[in-house]
Amino acid sequence: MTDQIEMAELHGQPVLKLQTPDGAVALISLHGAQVLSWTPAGGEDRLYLSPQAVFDGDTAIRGGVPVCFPQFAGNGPLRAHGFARNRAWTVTNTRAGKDYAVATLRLEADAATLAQWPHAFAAEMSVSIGGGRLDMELEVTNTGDAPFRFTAALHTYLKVREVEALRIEGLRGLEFTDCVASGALKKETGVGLAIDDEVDRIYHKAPHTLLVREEHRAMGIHAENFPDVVIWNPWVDKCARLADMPADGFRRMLCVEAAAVREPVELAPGAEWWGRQSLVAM
Ligand code: TA6
Repeated sequence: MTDQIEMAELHGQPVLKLQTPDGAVALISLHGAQVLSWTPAGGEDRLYLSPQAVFDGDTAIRGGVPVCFPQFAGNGPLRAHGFARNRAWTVTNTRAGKDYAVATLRLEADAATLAQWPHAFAAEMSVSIGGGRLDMELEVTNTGDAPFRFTAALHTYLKVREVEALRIEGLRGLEFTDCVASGALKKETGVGLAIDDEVDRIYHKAPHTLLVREEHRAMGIHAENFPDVVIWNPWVDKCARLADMPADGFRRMLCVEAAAVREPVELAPGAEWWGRQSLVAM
């Protein structure tokens, strides 16, 4: 590893620390290959990590960018969001240069995963920082001899100053599944989505780029090969029921998740799929 990439600890858990000379920094937990913190060059941390998150090496960490695989939410027989965010991943590659630092982590099928999900797979998460960008790519390979299907998401928790004051631009005209209204299929008519209640929506045929605009800053969110985007905020009541979130935590976060949900990804033996989400701090 270079001096730009080193092992560190956060709340007793092993994390990979990426840095670039321009001041960008990211922390990635080996548990779940989860970006927990990302500070763009010259900026402040732009990811929400709950101060009540559990770091016991098994529980999913509340915040950052949980990797949802091989199942999104309750769309199947596995625990919510699948097992990937509850497993230790292995660092397989790190590279750094004057304006970037990148790390790749890997999770392969083993007895524990096969017992839950009887498919041979290899998953890789690549995380790159530099300047005002955070680039994340999930790659899944079918290493078995039978096809399988999965759903997935990069469950990104953006840190925001006040969730009621932001607007999410780029969703107008999209069809969405409203998970707060028993999965009703609706159409987005607003120019800028405001958050003033619990929102749990899966937008379909999402555009490549969305903008989360706050009063004093913005975040560009670019996704490739993820056909859906999930917008989630638990609001007051659901937040109060989350033991790993402070009661007012919902005011400081917004999830914008690049996702493949409505149409599960089907992989033939030996085939590979990738999905990418990039954040550009403005
Ligand atoms: O973000 C979409 C969602 O499926 C919501 O329904 C909510 O459950 C959220 O994920 C958080 O899930 P978690 O299992 O991390 O509490």
